[in-house]
Amino acid sequence: MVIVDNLSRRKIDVELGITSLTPIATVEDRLKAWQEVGAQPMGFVLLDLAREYERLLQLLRDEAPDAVVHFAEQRAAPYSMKSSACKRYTVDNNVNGTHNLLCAIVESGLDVHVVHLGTMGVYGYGSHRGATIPEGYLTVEVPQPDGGRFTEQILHPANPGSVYHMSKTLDQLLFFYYNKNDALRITDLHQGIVWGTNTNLCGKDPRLINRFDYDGDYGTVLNRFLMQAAIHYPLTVHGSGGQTRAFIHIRDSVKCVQLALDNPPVPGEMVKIFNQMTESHQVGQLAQKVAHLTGAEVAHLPNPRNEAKDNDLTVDNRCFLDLGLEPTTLDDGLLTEVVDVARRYAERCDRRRIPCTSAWTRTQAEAINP
Ligand code: USQ
Repeated sequence: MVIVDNLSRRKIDVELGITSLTPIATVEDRLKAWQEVGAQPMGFVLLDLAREYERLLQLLRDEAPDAVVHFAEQRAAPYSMKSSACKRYTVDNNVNGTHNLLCAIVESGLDVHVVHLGTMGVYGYGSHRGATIPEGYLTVEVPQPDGGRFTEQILHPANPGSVYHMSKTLDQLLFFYYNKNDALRITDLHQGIVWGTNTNLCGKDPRLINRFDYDGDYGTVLNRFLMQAAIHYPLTVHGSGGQTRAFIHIRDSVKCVQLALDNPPVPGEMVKIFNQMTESHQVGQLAQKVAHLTGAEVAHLPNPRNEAKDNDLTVDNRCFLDLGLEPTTLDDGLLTEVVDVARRYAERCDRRRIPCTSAWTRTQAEAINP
C-alpha cells in the first residue's frame, strides 16, 4: 500500500495562516505510528498528481496496484470561491489530477479499479421538487418523432453550487468517457458532509489524529457547530438555516470506501455511483440540536454563499445499505465526543478565523464585510 501526496493541504494552511484544531504530526511520524498500532505498513511518495504525469505513470507501472483511491482534490467550497487564483487552482488541480490518473492508467495497460471521492453537491440543492435523488443515473423517457418513446439512463443533471463542486461535476464526465472508451473500472462516491473526528485506528495513537478544521474556509458545518459550542462561540448559521444537506459520520465514510474496494465494477460495467451519505438534516435544526445539547447560543448571519435559502433533500443510498453498511446516525454521545475533542484542543483555536469571509458574489461580500 502506498500513499501518494503532494502535501498541498499543509501548504494551504501556511498560505491561510491557520492550523487544524488538532495537532497534525509529520507524514513520517504518522506512518511510524500507523505501523506501531499494528496496521499494515504503508509507503509514501511525494508526488503532484496534477503536474508530474511521467512520475505517476512510472509509479503505476512499478506498483501495479489493484485499486487507486483518489482523494487528491482541493475539497473546500469556500476556499474555491475566495479569489480568482483559488478558483483557477481548484479547477487546475482537481480536473488535471483526475485526468492524469485516468490517462496514466490507460497508458500503463493495467486493470486498476479507481475509487474516487466525489460529492453529493454534484446534484445541486434546490430543484428536486420532492423527488428522490438516485445513485448517479436518472432513467428518462424520450419522445420520438413517430410518437413512440424510448427510455435511457443518463447521468443526473449536474447543478454545482461552487467552483469546487463544479470541478467534481467535470470529473464525472471524465469518468463517463474513460469508462466508455477504455473500459476503465471506476466507482464514484457522492459523499455528503463528513462529521466526527476519529476512526477506530486513528483513535489508537495521538500521532494519528485527524485534521479538525474549524475555520471559515475549510471547516464543515456540523463539526464547526460542535467546536463553536465547545468554546462558547454563538453557532454560525448562514441565513435562515433552511439549507438541507446530506451527512455521514467519518467512521462510515471509511467503511464505505472499504465496501467500494471490496465490490468493484465487473469488466464492461458502467461507472458505479454510490450516494455516500446516511441522513439529511437542515442546518438550522442541527444548530438547535447542538444548542440543546450544550447550551450554546445560535446566531443567524448573512449568508456568504449564493444558495437556495431552503430546500428539501431525499436521497437514495440503497447501494451501501445493500452491501451491509449500518449507518452511524446523529447520536448525542457521538456529538458530545466531538465537543470533547474540541475542548481538549481549545487553546489552539484562533477565534478570529471562525467567521466565513469567502463570499460567492460581490453583493454578498459587501453584506458580510460592510
Ligand atoms: N453553513 C452554515 N454555517 C457555517 C458553515 C456552513 O450555515 O458555519 C452552511 C452553508 O451555507 C451550507 C451548508 O452549511 O449551506 C454546508 O456547508 P459545509 O461547508 O458544511 O459543506 P460544503 O461547502 O457543501 O462542502 C463540504 C465539504 C466538501 C463535500 C461537501 C459534501 O467541504 O468536500 O464535497 O461538504 S456536500 O455538501 O454534500 O456536497
